[in-house]
Amino acid sequence: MKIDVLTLFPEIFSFINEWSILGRAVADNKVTISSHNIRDFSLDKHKKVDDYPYGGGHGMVMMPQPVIDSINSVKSDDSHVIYLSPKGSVLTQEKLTELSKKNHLILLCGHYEGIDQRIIDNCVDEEISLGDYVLTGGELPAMVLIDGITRLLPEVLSTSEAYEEESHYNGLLEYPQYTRPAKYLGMEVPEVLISGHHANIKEYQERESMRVTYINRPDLLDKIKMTDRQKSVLKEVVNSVERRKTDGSN
Ligand code: 4GM
Repeated sequence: MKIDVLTLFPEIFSFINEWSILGRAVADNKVTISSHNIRDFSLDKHKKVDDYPYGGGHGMVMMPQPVIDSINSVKSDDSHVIYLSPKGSVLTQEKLTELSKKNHLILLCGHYEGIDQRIIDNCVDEEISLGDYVLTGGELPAMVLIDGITRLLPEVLSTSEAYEEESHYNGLLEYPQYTRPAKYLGMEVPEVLISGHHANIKEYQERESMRVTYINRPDLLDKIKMTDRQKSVLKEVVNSVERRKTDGSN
């Protein structure tokens, strides 16, 4: 996989090459990440890359010429061009899986109020957003994309690192994890986990998955098909969570 990043701040991406699992993937040639400064492509004598918006309004808009020339400098037949913007469709794990199968990604990072629409209409394959919030630039979203894609590439994660993934949790959030010591500053690990009783442990983990999903992401519960057993676990969890709320205790 080759990833080219087009940005006004290419230096930000240099540390990725040395960063933990990403750094290892780069060293093993599983992924090549290059960043390019859009300003280098400006034909303006002051290296201008942005201008006032037609129709008025706040802020500046990135101009077509430097951006399109920068795209063309790295583009080939199998390139997939992604623009990171709050207007894009929201990134999901499925999208990361789909993108991890591409040969060449070009990530375009915008600034100011965005980029001239003609760039999007003519040169961008897909507009992706990380969520409903605005950042100063598309660089951090691009890094999130790089991280999420790289860990899915063949042989990047060891089997134990890769072990988690959806099938394990069936669309629910992960149950809480603990490690040694069993007691730290008076805080104890739930007893069932130390019991060695595998069936009870599994039951506990299923219930805690259900609990954390109900509390933090109830919307996910509507998306999954539950077994009768899971439905009854959910009922128990709902009762205990709601009872705690009305008790005012924790
Ligand atoms: C406005 C228009 C992406 C701001 C276009 C980029 C948030 C996201 C920017 C832009 C961004 C996001 C730059 N902020 N939610 N800021 O993924 O590219």
